[in-house]
Amino acid sequence: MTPLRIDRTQVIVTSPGRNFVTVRIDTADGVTGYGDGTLNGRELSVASYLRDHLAPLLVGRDAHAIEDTWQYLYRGSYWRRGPVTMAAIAAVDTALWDIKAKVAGLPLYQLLGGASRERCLVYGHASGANLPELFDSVRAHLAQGFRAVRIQTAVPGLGSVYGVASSPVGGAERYDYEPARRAAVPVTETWETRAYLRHLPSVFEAVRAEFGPELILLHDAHHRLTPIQAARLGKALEPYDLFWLEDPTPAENQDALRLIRQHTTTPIAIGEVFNTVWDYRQLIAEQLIDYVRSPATHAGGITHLRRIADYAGMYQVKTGMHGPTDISPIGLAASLHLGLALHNFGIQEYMVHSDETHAVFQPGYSFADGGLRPADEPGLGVALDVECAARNPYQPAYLPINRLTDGTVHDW
Ligand code: EZ4
Ligand code: CO
Repeated sequence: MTPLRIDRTQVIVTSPGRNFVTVRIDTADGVTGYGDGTLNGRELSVASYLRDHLAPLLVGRDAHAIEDTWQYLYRGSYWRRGPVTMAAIAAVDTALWDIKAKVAGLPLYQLLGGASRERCLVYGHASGANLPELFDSVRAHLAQGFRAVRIQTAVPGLGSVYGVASSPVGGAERYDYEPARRAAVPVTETWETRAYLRHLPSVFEAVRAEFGPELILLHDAHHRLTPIQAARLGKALEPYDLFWLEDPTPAENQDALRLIRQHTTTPIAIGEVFNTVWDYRQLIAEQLIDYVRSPATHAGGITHLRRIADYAGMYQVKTGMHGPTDISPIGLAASLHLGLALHNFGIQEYMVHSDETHAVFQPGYSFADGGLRPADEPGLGVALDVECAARNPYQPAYLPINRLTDGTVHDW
C-alpha cells in the first residue's frame, strides 16, 4: 500500500474561554487530522514539546503507521511517561486516527471495532453552596435529560471549594465550575478535611431522600483524604448507593487503595492524573479499583487508552473517562469513539463546553437519553475554526492551590 505522507504539523494554542492545545496534521494529498493535547495550567509545555520536538520528526512519515509512530515517539524519547510527554503523544496519535478514519470514510469508532451500544452514558456536574441550590442544579440536569450527576457542595465554615459553581442556576457565571482562572499566579483556597467528612454524608442523605433511588450519583474527593479518612467516607456513603467515589487519596501511593478496599464496598474511580497503563498496574491486577479515569488526551491517545481499557477489562474494571471542560471537544470526541466501541465502557464525564469554546471547536457528537453519541461522519467528527482560534490567544491561567486552615499546602 502506498504510504500516506505527512506533510505538515501545526500546533494551535487558543483560549476561547479557556486554554486548549491542538495539533493539526496534514497529509501530502490533503487529508487533515486533529488531536487534543491540552494540559490544564501547563499548556505551553505541551505546545513546545509538540512544536520543537515532535513536529520535525513527523514530516515524511506514513500517517497510516499509527502504532509504529506511537512506539517511535514513546520509546524514541528515552524519557518515558509523564503528563507533558503523554499529552503530546496523545495529540499526535488522535490526529492520526482522525486521518485514518477520514481516509477510510468511516466514523472512528468503526475502526475500533464498531459500536457496542447506542450511546455513551454520561454524568454532569451538579453543585450548590447549600441544599436548595444543589437541588436546583440537580433538577436543571434532569430537565436537560441527564441520568447521572456528580454531587459537590460547599462545606460549612469553608469558602470556595472544589467542584462548586460560583453562582447558582440562572446566575451570571456558567453553572458548571471551570477551575482555571485567568491570572499570572494561582488563587488559594482553604480546606479542612474534618469539616468535609462531617458534612458530606448528610448531603447525600438529603439528595437520595429528594430524588429517590434511581438517579445515578457520583462524588469526587479530589485527592484530599488520607487512606483511613477515605475508608471512613466510603463506609459512611454506602447507604446512598454511589456509582463511585472518585480520587479518594493521592494515587502515587497505590497501596492506599488496598486499605480503602478493606473497609468499604463503595466503588472507587481513579486515574485522571495518570498517564500510562503502568500507573494502573497494581490497582487493576489487585482489583483495588472499579473505574479507570484516563481520557485519550492525557494517556497517550486512543492507542494507549485502548491498552489501559483492555487490561482493565480482564479484571471487570470499567472505564470512566475524564471529561472536564479543560479537555477540548476534540479530546472528548476521541474518548467517545473509543468508549462507544469498548466492551467495558462504564460512564463518561460530560461538562458541557461554553459557547465561546464551541465557536472554535464544533463537535458533531450529540446528547440524548442521558448519553452522548459521537458523530457518524468520517473521522473524529469535530471541525475547527482556525480564524476564530487565532482571535482568542493564550492567556495564563492556573488551577487553584489548597491550604489547610493553618496555612499548610494541601492537595487540591
Ligand atoms: O479538577 O480537570 O473529575 N474531574 C475533575 C476535574 C479536574 C480538572 C483539572 O484540570 O477532577 O474538574
Ligand atoms: Co476528578
